[in-house]
Order: sequence, then structure tokens, then C-alpha cells
Amino acid sequence: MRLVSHHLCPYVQRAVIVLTEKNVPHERTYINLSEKPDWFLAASPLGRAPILQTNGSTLFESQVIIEYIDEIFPNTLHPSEPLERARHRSWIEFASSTLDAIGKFYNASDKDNFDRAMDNLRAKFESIDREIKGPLFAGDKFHIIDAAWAPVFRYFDVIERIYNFELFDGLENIIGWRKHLLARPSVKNGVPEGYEDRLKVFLMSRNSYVSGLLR
Ligand SMILES: N[C@@H](CCC(=O)N[C@@H](CS)C(=O)NCC(=O)O)C(=O)O
Repeated sequence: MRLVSHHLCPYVQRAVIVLTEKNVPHERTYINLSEKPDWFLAASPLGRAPILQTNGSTLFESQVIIEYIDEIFPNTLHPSEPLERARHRSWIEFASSTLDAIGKFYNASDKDNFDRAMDNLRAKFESIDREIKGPLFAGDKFHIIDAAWAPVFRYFDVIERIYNFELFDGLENIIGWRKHLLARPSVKNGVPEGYEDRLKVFLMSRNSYVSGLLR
């Protein structure tokens, strides 16, 4: 199996975490998304990472990749009960919309847009906080939903070393969840060498309101 990856992509991290949790042997190829290689454009209909190449097929969209891996290897990381499984999938979608909100946060051009992005992000974190059972999303067992949210928090593990945006103040369930996620080897090693420095360079080069605060 080959996972075509990008160094900073949170959707790639999701797939890496699930592959690691399930002990699936695979190789990773990192590409530059601002200069997409022709072979990648030919293989990826949406031109987005990650893609998974396996048995002559190409899968795209991280959630599809993860669900496939979960299905073909033993010990599912989804709840067995259909309603609970569907509920997890709903909140995985919510993680994706939170990643979009993070993009708006770090790209906001001025204080007004930044304030709006902060309010939106905080509302999202308040919503997910109410759903967390602890210490992980649904108790002690690690699920795919934990892999989907870990990359959301990973941004802030780096950002908060430079500036505290106080986005998680009072959200005790998230605070506990983040601590448990980051202590997990699949999450800790779910990013490549040099991730933190690359992310800082990326954020500071946005020319945005947040870049200014991080400098
Ligand atoms: N819904 C997609 C999102 C993937 C995605 O947005 N990937 C970004 C990098 S994090 C990408 O490849 N962007 C390049 C582009 O859109 O041109 C998934 O879950 O796989």
C-alpha cells in the first residue's frame, strides 16, 4: 500500500494514524502540493492528498481510505452498533468542517475577519466538547473519530507554544482529550520529521492577521 502524502496535511495524518493503530505495513510518498507532479494529477481526480494506491487501484478522500483500511484489517476502530457508528461519522464530518474553520482562522486578513473566525472556531469546540465521554472521544477505546480529531488539535500544540489564543479555556473535556491523544504513539508519530518547523514557516508566511501575531 502506498499513501501519497503531504507534510502538513491533516487529512493525511488521519490516514497515517489509522494505518499505525492497525499495524498496516505501507509506504509513504510526500509530494509538494504547490507543484503537483504529473503522475499525481493523473492518479488523483480531485488533485488532493491523501490518495491510497493498492492492488492496482487508487482511492481518494481520507475518510474513504480510512474506512477501507478499517474494513479489510481486523479489530475495527468504529463502534459496532449502527446508530453509534453513524453518530461517530457525523462528528468526523464536523472535524472536517473544523479544519476548514482553522484555515479561515490562520488566513484571516484583518482583525474583523480574525474575530469572526475565532468565534466560529470557539463555537465548534464548544459543540464537540459536549460530546466527549473521556478520556478519548467514546471512553478508553481508540476509534477512527479520535484519529480524525487529533490533527485538529495538532495545529494548536504547535501554535500555543508561540501564542495562546485561549480557544480551549474552560473546555475541560477537550483539554483532557488532547492530552490523551498527544500521548498516543500513533498520534505523536503521525507527522513527519520537521513537522513543527514546517508548520511554523507555513503559518508565518500566510501574510495574515495570525501570521503577524506569531512572528
Ligand atoms: N476531503 C479531502 C480533503 C483533502 C485535502 O483538502 N487535501 C489538501 C491538503 S491538506 C490538498 O490536497 N490540497 C490541494 C488542493 O486542493 O489543490 C479528504 O478528506 O481527503
